[in-house]
Amino acid sequence: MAERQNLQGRYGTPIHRKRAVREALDALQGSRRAILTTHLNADGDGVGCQVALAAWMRALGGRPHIVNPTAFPDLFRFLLPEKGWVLEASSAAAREACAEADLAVVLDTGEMPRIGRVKPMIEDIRTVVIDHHQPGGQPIGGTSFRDANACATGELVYDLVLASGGPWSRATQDGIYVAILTDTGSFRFSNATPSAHRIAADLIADGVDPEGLHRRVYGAAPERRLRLLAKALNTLEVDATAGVAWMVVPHQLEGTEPLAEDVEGLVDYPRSVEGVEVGLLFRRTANGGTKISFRSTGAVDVNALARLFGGGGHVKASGALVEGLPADVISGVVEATRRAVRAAGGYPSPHSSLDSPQEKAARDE
Ligand SMILES: [Mn+2]
Repeated sequence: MAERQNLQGRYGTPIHRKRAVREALDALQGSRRAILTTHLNADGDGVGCQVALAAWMRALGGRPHIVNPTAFPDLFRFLLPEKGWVLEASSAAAREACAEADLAVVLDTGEMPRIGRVKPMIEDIRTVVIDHHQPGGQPIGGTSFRDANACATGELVYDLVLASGGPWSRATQDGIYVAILTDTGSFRFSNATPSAHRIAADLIADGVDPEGLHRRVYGAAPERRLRLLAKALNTLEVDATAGVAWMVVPHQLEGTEPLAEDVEGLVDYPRSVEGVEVGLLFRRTANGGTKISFRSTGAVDVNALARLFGGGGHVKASGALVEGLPADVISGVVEATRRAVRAAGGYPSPHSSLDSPQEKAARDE
């Protein structure tokens, strides 16, 4: 790793976070056998943080394992220096690791229902929660290192490793980079803050390969993902006057359930329609319910909207799980969304496009 001689312009942990960093660090550094977990249908932030922390804890002499409520996504397996770091939650090895664990680290969620079947496996273990979501109604206890201002949980993991002085292995650096890359939508959402860019810049200066990682994450889609996208786009409905658009994930594609990693990002398509303030994606779950994803341009607080349906998340990106098949819930959710757009100041709002007129003109050239 390059030596850090020029500190000017580099990322620094915000002052208000330093105490929480210290408390979390104390717990993590004392651990030898940690269980690292994240939310159902792990994303790049959740697993990027897991790999980053696991590599760092192993370099410090620990033997942490990754145990998730749903499968570790194939898309992100390339981040793992050793496949054996991940234990399947229903395996004897995972049960044994949990029985022997001295710490549980919950990443990228702080809510009990979001860790699914891992909850009973870690409930007797001392816990650290590291998360950047708004707190919800069923918080996981223990040491809390949470900041909704962080661009990704990866930013908070960066704070921890930074405060400990490393070691900065390739796996730790790549994991944090992928966490921030994916949670900021490739540095294009409003959470692509100066901190997100500074951390990315520091990681690149230290040897992270942005082109290579971007290609691994976004440039190697299996054919089935594009076939799923094609079928999902066929379901697109746009209510231009209300500023709402929605899609349904086809629940069967050649007889198999679509993978969470293939569904990831689909909700951006209804949101991307001109004049649309809120994009919705409906997906049937295995137990016959519906997962709803909400994406907003920012005019509508979709965290508040998702809460109407027992969910939550961020102001611009949230989700909810409801009972009933998509066909039965769509009209009610769309109607609530229309009302939320109206309440937020009518439609179309001045924010109806991501681009300013100048940006749009520049792009159209
Ligand atoms: Mn996240």
